Amino acid sequence: MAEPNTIPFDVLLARVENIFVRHGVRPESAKAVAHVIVAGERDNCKSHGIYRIAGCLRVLAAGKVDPLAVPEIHDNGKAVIEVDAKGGFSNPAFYAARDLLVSRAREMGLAALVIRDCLHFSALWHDVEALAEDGLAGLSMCPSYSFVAPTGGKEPLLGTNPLAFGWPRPDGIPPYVFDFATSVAARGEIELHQRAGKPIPEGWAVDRDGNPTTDPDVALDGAMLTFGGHKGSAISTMIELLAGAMLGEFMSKEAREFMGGTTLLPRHGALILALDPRTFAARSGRDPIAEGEKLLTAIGAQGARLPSQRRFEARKKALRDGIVLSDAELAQLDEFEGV
Ligand code: NDP
Ligand code: PYC
Repeated sequence: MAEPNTIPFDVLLARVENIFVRHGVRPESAKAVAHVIVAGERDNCKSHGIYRIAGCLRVLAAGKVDPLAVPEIHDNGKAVIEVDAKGGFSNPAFYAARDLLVSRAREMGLAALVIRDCLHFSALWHDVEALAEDGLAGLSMCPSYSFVAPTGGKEPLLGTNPLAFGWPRPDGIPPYVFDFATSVAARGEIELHQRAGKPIPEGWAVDRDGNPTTDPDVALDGAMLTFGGHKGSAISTMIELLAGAMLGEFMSKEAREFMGGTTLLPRHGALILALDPRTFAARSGRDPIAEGEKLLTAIGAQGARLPSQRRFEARKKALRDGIVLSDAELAQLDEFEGV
C-alpha cells in the first residue's frame, strides 16, 4: 500500500510546472525548471528538490530573473558554443543547446558549452547525465555565491562551486556520475538543517571570527569550509577561474554583490565540457568504455558503492512507488499553486 502523502512523479511534475507558469514563467522554461526540481526530489536530493521552488519564486518576485527570457545560441561552428540565457534560468539554456553540444563533441572529439547570464539554482548531474545518454563524458561546473572561505582564510570569497562528472556505461547501465559542492556540504544542506532546527555536523562551517560552529544560523552568517581542506579550496578556485573569469561572467563574490545579499539565488555563467571517449582512444585500438568498465566493476566488487548509486536507486523506487512528501511540503505546494 502506498505511504500517505505519496505523489506520482508525473503528477508532481505537472504541479510544479504549473506553479512556475502561474508565476509568469514562459511555459518552455517552466517545463525545464520543473523537471530539474522534481527530478531532484525523485532522486532524493532534497537540497535541490522542491525546497528550491521558494527560492526561485523569491528571485522572480525580486525581478532578478527574467521569466520570459528565450535562450539565444551563438555558434561559429567551432568547439566553443555559447548560449546566452539572457537573465533567465540556466536549465532552459542548457536544454536549448544540448543537441548542438553533443553533435559538435562527436564531430570534434570535444566541445564546450558556455552558458551566459543565467540564474543558477540546480544540481549539475542533469547536465552530465544528459551527455552520458549520448555516449559522451562530461564535466559541468559553475560558481555560486561567496559563502565559502578559502583554506587558511575566514572571509567568504569562494562559492559552494559544484563540479559534476559523467561517464557513459554500456548495456543500459546508468552512467558513472558524481556531483558535489566543493564546500563540505551544499549551502542548501545547511538551510535544510536550519529549517529542521537541527545542528550541522562539525567541520562544515565557521562563525564570523573563524571559530568552528555547528549552529546553522551562525554558519550561514559566517563562512562555509571547502571539502578536503586546501585541495577543495584549489578546485573551487579553479571553478571560479574557468567558469567565471575565463567566461567573462561573474565570479561568486560578484554574483553575491549583484544580488545584494544571500537570500536570493546566484546569477552568473556556467561551463559544460563534452568529450567523446571513442575519439580520444581511437589510435589505441582499445575500447574506452570497456576499459572503464574494468575499473567501475572492480570498485563495486570491493563492496564500495559508486557515486549516484543511491540516487539511481531512489529514482527507481520513486518511479515505481511515487514520491513521498511531508505535510509541510504538501501545504507549501498548495500555497504556491494558490499564487
Ligand atoms: P553530496 O555530498 O550529497 O554528494 C556528492 C556526491 O558524492 C554524489 O554524487 C553522491 O552520490 C556521492 N556520494 C555520497 N556518498 C558517497 C559514498 N559513500 N560513496 C560514493 N559516492 C558517494 O553532495 P553535495 O551536498 O556536495 O551537493 C549536493 C548538490 O548540490 C549537487 O547536486 C550539486 O550540484 C548541488 N549544488 C549546486 C550549486 C549551484 O550553484 N547550482 C552549488 C552547490 C551545490 P549519491 O547522490 O548517489 O549519494
Ligand atoms: O546549495 O550551495 C548550494 C547552492 C547555491 C546555489 C544553488 N545551490
